[in-house]
Amino acid sequence: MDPLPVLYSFRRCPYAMRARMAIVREGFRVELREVVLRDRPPHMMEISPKGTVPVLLLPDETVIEESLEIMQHVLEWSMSDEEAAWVERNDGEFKHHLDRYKYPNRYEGVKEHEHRALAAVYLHDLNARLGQHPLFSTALSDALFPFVRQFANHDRAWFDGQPWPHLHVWLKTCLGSAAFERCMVKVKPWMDGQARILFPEATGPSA
Ligand SMILES: N[C@@H](CCC(=O)N[C@@H](CS)C(=O)NCC(=O)O)C(=O)O
Repeated sequence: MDPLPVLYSFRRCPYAMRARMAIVREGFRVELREVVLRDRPPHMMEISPKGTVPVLLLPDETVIEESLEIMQHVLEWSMSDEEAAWVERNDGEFKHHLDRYKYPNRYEGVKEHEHRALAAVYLHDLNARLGQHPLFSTALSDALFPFVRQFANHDRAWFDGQPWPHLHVWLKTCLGSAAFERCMVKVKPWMDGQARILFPEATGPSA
């Protein structure tokens, strides 16, 4: 058997989703290991003690344990200053408010509507940017949309009711793509010794 990179992943994690999107786009093949976060595999913890997914282990034993670095490695993507600024806003400001909007009980003194309004500042700007040309790269789009998807799914009626036409079309296009369908393949949690699961299922880049 050819040695393949190994990806420790969690299907619903937005960070893991962006890494899998890059893999699908590029037709890069990995062995997919689905992780249960409350029972992380010892091998994953050994190679990446910080314990977050995704983690990519290359055949030369290099470990890449940040989702953006996985994207950059797979896509040979060097981010422009504008791309880096969007990613920073997404992973910082937006993720902060998204977590408090989705899980207000996990944080002290949090009012979910305040965090929805603060997250909406970013979404408002994203909508405006998506209305401009040139549009942003597929790589940047894939880095951002899994987080916007989470936000939208929390209260779909509210999200759909906002005056964000470009954002709505963009998200719908991302979620309706063949690449996303392949990215979201369902597999059972990985167990040591099981037959390897190749990802993506069929070879070749996806639009
Ligand atoms: N900065 C990391 C963040 C990854 C992350 O936080 N992943 C979450 C799942 S969505 C995780 O593994 N959390 C660990 C836990 O919940 O114990 C990256 O970009 O890869």
